[in-house]
Amino acid sequence: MTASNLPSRTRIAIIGAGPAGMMLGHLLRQEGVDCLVLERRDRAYVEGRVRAGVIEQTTVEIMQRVGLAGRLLREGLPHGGFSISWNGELIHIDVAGLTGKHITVYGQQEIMHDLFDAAPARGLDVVFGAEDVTLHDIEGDRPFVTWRSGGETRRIDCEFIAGCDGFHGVSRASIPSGRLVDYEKIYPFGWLGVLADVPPCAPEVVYASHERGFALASMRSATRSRYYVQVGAEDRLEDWPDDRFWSELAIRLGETIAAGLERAPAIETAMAPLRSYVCEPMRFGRLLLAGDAAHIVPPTGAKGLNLAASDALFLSEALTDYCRTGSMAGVDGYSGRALSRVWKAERFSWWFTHLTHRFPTATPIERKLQIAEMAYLSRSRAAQTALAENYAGLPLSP
Ligand code: RFL
Ligand code: PHB
Repeated sequence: MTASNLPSRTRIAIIGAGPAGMMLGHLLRQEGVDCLVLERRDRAYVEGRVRAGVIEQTTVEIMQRVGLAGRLLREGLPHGGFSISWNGELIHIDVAGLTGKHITVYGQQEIMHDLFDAAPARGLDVVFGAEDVTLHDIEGDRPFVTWRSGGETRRIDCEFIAGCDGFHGVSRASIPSGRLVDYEKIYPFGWLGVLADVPPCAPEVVYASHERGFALASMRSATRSRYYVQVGAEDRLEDWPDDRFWSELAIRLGETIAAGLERAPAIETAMAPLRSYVCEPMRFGRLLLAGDAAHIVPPTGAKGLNLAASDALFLSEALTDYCRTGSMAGVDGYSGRALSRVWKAERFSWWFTHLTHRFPTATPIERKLQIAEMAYLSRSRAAQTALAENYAGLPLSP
């Protein structure tokens, strides 16, 4: 949209055009609610970020609700389970058999492509390249947002601001210190991820827990693989030349899985730190937070994008109700409703990370307990069911 036809007011100003902001925008437009999305970067940047790959059924349903699940259902890979490689043993978690649900492997890049492509036809305006986005009067009744585009300062008045601008965004940072409670855990390691044009080494996702550290084999299609290895928190990309990455990955995945591993130059390589984080509540006055702006999970449980989607759904319901009836009940209940699902996903991602990673800080007894937990999981249908239920995604209602 060009600067000349920008409205001067909208009902909901959405900061950030990641999964949370774009899903919220589509859900609101579906209900006829006026909104505007302000994104700092350009479309190619947001769409180009290689991130999530595992999509819960609840997220598929949210895409269906906005009529954008066509390609996801056609091209996404439905998976009935996944495996954990441990000490040369493969523990298969039969998600479909244990829960009746399945997950879909479909890249975040593809989801973003579908959300962006459909935006103009749905009347969802996205301003890319919005610099210096600033939130004003979030504690009052007449909030507004200013930003700079093409050297000019712009302003939009609104009734609510949805802060969907990720962990490092401006929204949460606009809340005066001491007004929210933060809960945070930073893990003493990170993940190095590689995307490569080779067929996946296994038909389903494999999580490997090895003496030398964690590894993960995932995919994007029949010809594109996504692999990760646990690395030191201080490691840099230069510490991990291609050969080191592929050799380490093969060792950690174990012989059976590594037998199918094909090496190729990386199309993309990235390091990510691991963190668990929640801020409470997810609201301050007329600012409502959603997605990574309010919480972070370590990627082990594959929950980040799925939580961004469920936040967007809860928030769209609250804001639609307000816009239609003037009732604040949904807005007042939003944070509690979202946090109830968020904390369960935080617990699961934390637990799965502890189960599968090598902690340089672990004491001998902690290591023994970790081994005992994996041994228990490998034989107990009850433990596997609990894992499968969380992995497939908990219900939207508590
Ligand atoms: P995002 O995706 O960070 O989007 C925020 C957007 O806000 C913009 N922005 C601003 N705009 C205007 N003004 C400002 N001042 C702004 N500051 C920032 C940014 O440019 C950006 O476009 O947050 P959102 O929408 O909450 O979505 C969260 C998800 O992206 C994230 O949780 C997932 O990627 C996490 N994740 C996974 N989630 C899953 O559900 N399944 C997975 O399999 C999965 N795998 C992963 C992952 C994340 C990973 N990394 C790199 C952290 C694997 C990895 C390696
Ligand atoms: C991915 O495919 O990128 C992926 C899969 C599972 C995870 C995290 C990331 O837990």
